[in-house]
Amino acid sequence: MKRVITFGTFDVFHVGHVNLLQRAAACGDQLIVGVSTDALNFSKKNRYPIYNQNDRMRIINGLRYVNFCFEEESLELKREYILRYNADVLVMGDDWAGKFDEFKDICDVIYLPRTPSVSTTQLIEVISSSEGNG
Ligand code: C2G
Repeated sequence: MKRVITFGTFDVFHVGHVNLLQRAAACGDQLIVGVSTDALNFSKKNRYPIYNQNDRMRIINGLRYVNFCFEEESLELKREYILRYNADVLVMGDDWAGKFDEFKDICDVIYLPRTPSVSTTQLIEVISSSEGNG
């Protein structure tokens, strides 16, 4: 049984997130997802996600190739989460390439290519610029 772990905010869930999670699931037998909390996002970006953490967790939990998800409360706890959930593989999008190589002593670390041309930030910009235009 190979367990895969990944982390993310998954705000305004989009096809780039699906692609990442599906390919992460295909790296093993079980996929565990750490969903960053609203407080963690606020501390990092000085703004809250559009979707709150309960809704983001519900969306991730509803995906058939996700076996389990939990709240990621701190970026500094990755090693603890990997050990707590007995993960054999850590998968992240390649915007994080090289950033998690320090965990290669306890699991495989794989960076998957991001889906081009889609991001939560870009979606927020498109939606907010269309408001007020009619
Ligand atoms: N992603 C992707 N393609 C996109 C957009 C996102 O493959 N077009 C991937 C990211 O590389 C990441 C995952 O989807 O692996 C989740 O992306 P975000 O919600 O932006 O998560 P992030 O803020 O990178 O994670 O410990 C990490 C933190 O939880 C933050």
